[in-house]
Amino acid sequence: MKQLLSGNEAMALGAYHAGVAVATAYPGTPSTEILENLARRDRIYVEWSTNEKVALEVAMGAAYGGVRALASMKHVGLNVAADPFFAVSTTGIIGGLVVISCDDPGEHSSQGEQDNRHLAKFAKVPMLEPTDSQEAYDLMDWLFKISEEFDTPVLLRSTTRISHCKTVVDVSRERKADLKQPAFIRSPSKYVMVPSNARPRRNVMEDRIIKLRSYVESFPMNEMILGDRKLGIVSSGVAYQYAREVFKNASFLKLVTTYPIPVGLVRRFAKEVERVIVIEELDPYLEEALHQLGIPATGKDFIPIIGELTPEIVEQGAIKAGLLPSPKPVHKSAVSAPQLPARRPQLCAGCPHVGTEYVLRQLCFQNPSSPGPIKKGEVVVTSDIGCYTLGVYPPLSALDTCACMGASIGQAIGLQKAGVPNKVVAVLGDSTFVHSGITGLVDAVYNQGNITVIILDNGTTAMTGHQGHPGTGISARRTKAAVVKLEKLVEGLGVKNVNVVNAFDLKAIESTLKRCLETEGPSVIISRGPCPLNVKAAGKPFKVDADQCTGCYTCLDIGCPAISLSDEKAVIDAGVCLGTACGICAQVCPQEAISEMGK
Ligand SMILES: Cc1ncc(C[n+]2csc(CCOP(=O)(O)OP(=O)(O)O)c2C)c(N)n1
Repeated sequence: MKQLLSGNEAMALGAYHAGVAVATAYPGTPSTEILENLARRDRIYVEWSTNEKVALEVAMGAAYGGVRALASMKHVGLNVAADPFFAVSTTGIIGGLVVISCDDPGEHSSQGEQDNRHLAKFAKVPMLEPTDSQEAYDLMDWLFKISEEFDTPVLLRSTTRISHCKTVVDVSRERKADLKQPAFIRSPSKYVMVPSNARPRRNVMEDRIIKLRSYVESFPMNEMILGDRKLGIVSSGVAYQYAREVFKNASFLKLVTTYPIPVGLVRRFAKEVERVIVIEELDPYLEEALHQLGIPATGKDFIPIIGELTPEIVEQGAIKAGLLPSPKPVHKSAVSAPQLPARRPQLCAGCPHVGTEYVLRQLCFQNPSSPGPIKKGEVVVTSDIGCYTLGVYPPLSALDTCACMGASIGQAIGLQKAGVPNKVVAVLGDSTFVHSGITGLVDAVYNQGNITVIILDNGTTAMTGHQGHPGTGISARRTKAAVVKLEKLVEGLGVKNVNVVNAFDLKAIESTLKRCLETEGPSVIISRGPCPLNVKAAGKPFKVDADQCTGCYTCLDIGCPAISLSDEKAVIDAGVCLGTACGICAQVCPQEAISEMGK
């Protein structure tokens, strides 16, 4: 049966057909749909885990229990899960364990760009990379088999284009009726990594890589395609598709097993062709591997090391390097993008984060858009990652930092302990708080950080598409789940000054924040209001009384997409406005010109 599937859909279906019994993930683009697709299936346990580290630990436990398990995450998620990733490489497993890392070249939706192929080599975990959805589907069965045969976790590395592009997949398998029975086999020398047990496991790991090196030599999805022998191109992943498109007649070596690479096959290919080049996205990972073999390959001298590749970029590089004869581009994108006006990302109409960020800007910044030394009386606002990070843009301009998930609280403590004379506020979302904010807050309690933490609780993981998390009471299957109450959790951690405010009540936010900034020791404000995309019925929309509006534009300072200008007066788009469910514009208007429609 043929189906049009994205890479993520294909991975999910492939894993399901391969008999995966436990699947875990923490959401993150471009990986999220893998678990979302698995959550639609029966006879499988799925969960949104608290974070990627927990996701991998749960999957690792399941694989210790003898069943097939999978943990999926975005590239930076594997940084969070690096500790168990290295640990499970040491212990091995019994059931198959597949880890999926979806990298994001070009940082379409990420705080950083990194090439996770290095992490496979670093952790000594075999890695395979599909070049389309068919391979993504087919590979899943192989990955579990490799994992079980070699007693190792296996990394499937995808990238945004592989994960999100749809190609035709011949769905050849079905889920087996007789899945492996869970059973834990006691083996302290394998699973209890005290130094005396861990040292012998190092030998096991090295032996395993030696065996894998010979296994990958005959792996059927690696492919040598001999065309014109003047140019031989080594490639993997989506870059392989671009290279095939641009170099019509060259010879190709497509590598699906990219750690370890099939050394013999690569050497044979290099002998078949006059010149070897490597076309790969991000780092010269394969190119350096070829150099180590003494093969004088080139690639990164004409293919960029930064950002996502496209067929055009590969073609331009090849022309520049004299590999393609014509200086005229031979490849043209089928669809050229229309020239649209630039638009900054912004928070939605009715977003509960707006009010808190507006108050923060008013209270904390004297001149929000001027970089430079911070003034006396201003407050440093460390931020985290979520929809609220968009508050860095004007008109809100309310944030000073954003590095990686959970960092806001630690950064705030660091700034304060370093002796920066200004007050420091840390801002993070509810999902981010549970993901990796809790330990930072424990640090603030333990070390008496004189900081205020604002948890923007919109009851969901909004930025990645509304997944549940432990604070929401919604499971990965969107059924009812247990709720971890954030205020109870925060109190339990030892914070004495805990405040819950209505995220749409500007006065309450302001007075609470002022109070917290004046008190010693850590304080927490939970600013609570639902994500507008979860609000079933919007309230009555608001309107502007044109006679009362003086055109002062104060309402534009909240950056609500429902408000615009007409004849120098504010107007509200009633179709976009969330109305009485929000009402922030009415609170900021100094002329009291904004009110509920019909009043
Ligand atoms: C390590 C890591 N994992 C996952 C992500 C993807 N991601 C970005 S923000 C975010 C959470 C957003 O939820 P929340 O903190 O509740 O804020 P909201 O978007 O709801 O405002 C996630 C999962 C990431 N950037 N880094």
